[in-house]
Amino acid sequence: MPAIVLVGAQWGDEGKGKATDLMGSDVDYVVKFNGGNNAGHTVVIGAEKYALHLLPSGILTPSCIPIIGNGVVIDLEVLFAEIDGLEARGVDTSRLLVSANAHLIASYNRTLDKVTERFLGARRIGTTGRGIGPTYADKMSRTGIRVQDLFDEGILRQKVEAALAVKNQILAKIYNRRAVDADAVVEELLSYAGRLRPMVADTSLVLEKALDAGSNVLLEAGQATLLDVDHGTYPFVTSSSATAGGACTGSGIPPTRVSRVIAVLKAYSTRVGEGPFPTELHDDMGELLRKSGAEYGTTTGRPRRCGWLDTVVGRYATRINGVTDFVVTKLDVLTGIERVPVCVAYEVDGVRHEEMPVNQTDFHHAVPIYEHLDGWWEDISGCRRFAELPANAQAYIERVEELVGARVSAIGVGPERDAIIERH
Ligand code: 2SA
Ligand code: GDP
Ligand code: MG
Repeated sequence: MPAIVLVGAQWGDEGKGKATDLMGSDVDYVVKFNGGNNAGHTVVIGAEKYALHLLPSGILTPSCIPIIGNGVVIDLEVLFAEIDGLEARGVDTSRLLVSANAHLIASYNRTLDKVTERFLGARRIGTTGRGIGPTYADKMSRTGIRVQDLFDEGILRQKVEAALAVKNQILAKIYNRRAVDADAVVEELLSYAGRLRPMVADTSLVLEKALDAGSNVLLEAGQATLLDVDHGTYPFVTSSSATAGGACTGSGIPPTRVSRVIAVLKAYSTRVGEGPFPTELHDDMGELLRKSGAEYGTTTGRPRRCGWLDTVVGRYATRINGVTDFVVTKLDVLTGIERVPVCVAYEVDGVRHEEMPVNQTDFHHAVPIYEHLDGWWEDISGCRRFAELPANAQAYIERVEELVGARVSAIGVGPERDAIIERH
């Protein structure tokens, strides 16, 4: 059986957690392949609301094996706090597997993330401050610490010392901070080794065997297409590969195994942190979307910037990820808006752009060109079939399909697990 990839089409927080959970009983393995505890995926099951950061959404489905892939960066303190939190609520987390090749977020990388942002001032990225960027930087500059290093104290010490040889200079000379003690870092990391060991596996091999045996594997992205380090609005991006290509490198599954790429697209747009956002609303309408969509960061609580749907971004997501179908979420939030603007192209210095400008400066200057679609007033949160939606809500979805160039296979009409319309 093939693997399915699930990505965010915009700037994150599209509702990937819910979309993954929706597929829960149909999939045997859910793999988180990028990012770390910068992610925040919310899943609402009955009266219970779960905010997942490091754990794959599949952890909430008892029949599913959740995997933290090699492309993830792990803060062990956060991992065990999250596991303990779920266990205290009766969720069995014992099936979790963690890649031996995943990288660890050391305390000095959390410090560096925060001080760098402060140092950048107005030029900051608006990171979540979780140490994500510096940890991926270490991975690329080959001074990272991996899960498997926890089980060889000598190697671990060598690696921490090598990383700190440079970092302590930076901390002292640029940021005027005290040097970090290598022994203390090693001791802290080793304190988690015993508890982590039973979860550690060659997860690429586990997945290959599972696929050979006919299991369904879902590869779940953190963040989203426009936050991808290669394809996003660089430098206002996260530091990992959040697009479909990253699903293969971040899990060890080859592209030939992937048969479907689902992208989750919010019916409007949001973004947290700095960076360009052509359809952003700075008026009461933006505030209304924030309130009715409950648009506050799942990890940091930051208010999310809100704006209209941008189908130039949607088309770009289709291209970069090879999207086979979209899950459109939060259609219910658009209820009660007389004419709903949808961005279909940009104007940049008098020139119409149908596609994402490759030049970042052009994207910063992009002025949205809107098409206005008729809205609807009926409460749609109880709809479970496409035909039950008001005609204008159906027309909205059909126009979005045309503009983004792929089918919409499911539509979210509320935060709850069952508030979804599936189209077959
Ligand atoms: P980082 O911390 O280095 O990954 O930040 C770099 C940029 O990536 C953005 N980013 C996110 N954007 C949306 N949602 C994210 N997860 C949380 C959520 C965010 C929160 O689900 O709500 O709680 O604030 C997420 N993670 C990273 C970030 O805003 C920077 O623009
Ligand atoms: P993720 O990072 O992509 O998993 O998304 P988040 O969990 O950070 O943010 C999405 C928010 O939208 C969560 O609070 C979800 O409970 C909520 N949500 C998901 N789908 C829907 C929907 O169709 N309608 C409404 N109103 N809320 C939804
Ligand atoms: Mg989120």
